[in-house]
Amino acid sequence: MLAPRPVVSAMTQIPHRRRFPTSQDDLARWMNPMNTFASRAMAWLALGWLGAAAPAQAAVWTVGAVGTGCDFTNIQAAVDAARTAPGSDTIRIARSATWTAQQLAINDTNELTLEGGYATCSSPAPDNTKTILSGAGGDQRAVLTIRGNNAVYLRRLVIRDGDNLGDPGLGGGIDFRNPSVLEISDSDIINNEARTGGGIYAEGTATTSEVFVRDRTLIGFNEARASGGGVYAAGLEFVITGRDTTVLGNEAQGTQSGSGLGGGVRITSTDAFRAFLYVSSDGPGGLGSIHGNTARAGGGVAITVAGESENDSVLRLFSVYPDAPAAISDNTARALGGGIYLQPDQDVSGNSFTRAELNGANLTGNEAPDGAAAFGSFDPREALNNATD
Ligand SMILES: [Ca+2]
Ligand SMILES: [Ca+2]
Repeated sequence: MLAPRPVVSAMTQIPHRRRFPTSQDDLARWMNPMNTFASRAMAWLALGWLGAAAPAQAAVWTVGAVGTGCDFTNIQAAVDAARTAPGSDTIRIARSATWTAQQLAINDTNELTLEGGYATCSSPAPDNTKTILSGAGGDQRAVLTIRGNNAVYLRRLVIRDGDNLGDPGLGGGIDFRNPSVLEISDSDIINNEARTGGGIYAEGTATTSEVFVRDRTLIGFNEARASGGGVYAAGLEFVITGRDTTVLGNEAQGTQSGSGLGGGVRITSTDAFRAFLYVSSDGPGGLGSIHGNTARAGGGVAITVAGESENDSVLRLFSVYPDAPAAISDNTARALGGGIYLQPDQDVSGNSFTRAELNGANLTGNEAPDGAAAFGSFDPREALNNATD
């Protein structure tokens, strides 16, 4: 079941860092990799010209029920085969089997795409029904643990019921620590639990670490015992720009003293890297980008820094869809900052700042005892916690 995948498509999937976009056209240019594709294509052609080994052919592997003609009947086995096979790989996960107790470990050096939406391994094309990967059962782990040094693309998947409640318990649905790119589209990250980062824990291991949440994706109804109900993003760029995409109904409980930051998202720098959270999604039906989440501080978003570092944390909320602006709406904090909570660190041993930049976006309907829309803390006595929980 080998099928070639165009090298061009694999190459154009690689996003690139650009300046902050201020309009839809800008965003298109910002996200459009063709600007640098030409240079990459030239580099590739030059390699070929010089007689270097051509990239290995990309492979498509199928995973599904026993006895139905699939390449694999176990997703981890397919992931391991992709790691061994040179070049990029795509794993199609069919709905012909029930995928529970999933705790998949990805540790590759080439691009890997996991895609659902196939009824069986012989389905010629995907449909609109996602494939469910459930973490219920098995160990207390994330459904997907992503290390290695490779871009990972997730398509048409439901990642749910992850139960990463042990120690350290980072990431219920996805635990991403990798110097490359994770890109998610047409997927749901729902009903996961972790100590930190209920839906997704993403930590930069290089300045190139980046997570893109693209179109039609829901990060919803996840719970963090400590901080980052939907997402905990540390020391990387986390980009939520997809159409009909939202971070909805997540909770950072804060069951221990000082935690409970960021019901939707907690963005924080690390000792090594700055952190950026870009948000422009409209949400389905214009619901808003970050909607109806709950925390102790920062019901929608908490922006914090690594104490004693010089690394800032920045939220950029901006609209690109004229009919549906980006919004942080109807979130609740039990203490501080219903929509947004900011906590810099300024003392003798470090100066790291937090910033929220809103450009044509809405901050509406949020609630908290102090700072219903936003609360900026400059008083260490108010600081809830700088630690990584
Ligand atoms: Ca491979
Ligand atoms: Ca589990």
